[in-house]
Amino acid sequence: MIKGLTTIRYAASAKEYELLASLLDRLGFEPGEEWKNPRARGRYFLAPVGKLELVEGKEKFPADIWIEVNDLDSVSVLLKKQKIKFISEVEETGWGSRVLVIEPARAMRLAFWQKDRTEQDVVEGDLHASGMRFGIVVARWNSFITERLLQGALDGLRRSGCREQDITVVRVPGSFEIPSQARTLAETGNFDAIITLGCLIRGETTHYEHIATEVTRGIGQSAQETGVPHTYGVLTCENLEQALDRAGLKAGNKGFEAAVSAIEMVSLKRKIASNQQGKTR
Ligand code: DLZ
Repeated sequence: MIKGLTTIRYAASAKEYELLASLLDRLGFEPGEEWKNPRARGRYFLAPVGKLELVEGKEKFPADIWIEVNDLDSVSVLLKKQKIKFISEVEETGWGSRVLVIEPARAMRLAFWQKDRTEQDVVEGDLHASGMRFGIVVARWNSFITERLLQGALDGLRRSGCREQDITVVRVPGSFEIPSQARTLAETGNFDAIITLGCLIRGETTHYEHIATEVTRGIGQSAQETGVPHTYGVLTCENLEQALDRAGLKAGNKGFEAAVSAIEMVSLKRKIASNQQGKTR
């Protein structure tokens, strides 16, 4: 029956209205419609969740609008830049959260709060690759670089416990062909993740910008539409020297990094799936 909850606050002047509206915008509220009639105007600011909380007992809360955020320290920095009046700095609440209170206008107090996260709340993938199957799509163009990326990726998978028979390497002519092949592999259902490796060098590639954009978009789209994690080991470099650095010389090996990210994504996907199962049981 209930559809929504609205709480109204009055601004004392047009100036205060603009100030509060700009503050709420900056804080990241979803902007709603503005309404206007000859007597007044108003704007909605929407949050993903609304609650009506009833309290009984002696505890007094320092504000009657409570805004839950996921990064209280950044909110505090932002508010300080705006020179907003603080009623209290970030403090522990005694009920597993931290809170800060401001008074952006007279008779308006806002409390921003963040729940302390327990370890059980945080789901992270780990780096054990045993039992995972990977498809690697590697471009032959600039093979001097891409073969180094491939060696890095294989090294990352093997060192994390992936078996040789669970790795399939597919070579394509150039980076432009990576997305379609990645999708073909993903759609077989035989792979837990796809690792893409290529090297585009601006100085040597006509339409560099277009190819790079297309390859990136295509790989992302394949990941989203197939639901199979894809990782991005396609170098986009200004010159050969930069490419060499990123293929193991000075700036790590991006093939290795793409492999490790793939393992993490598969692990994360499995953990989330098993958490969900646990919740629905
Ligand atoms: C054609 C081309 C050029 C000029 N440069 C690169 C490059 O720097 N890196 C790369 O991976 N591939 C390049 N290619 C090849 C295209 O990706 C594609 O394979 C061909 O245009 C055939 O479709």
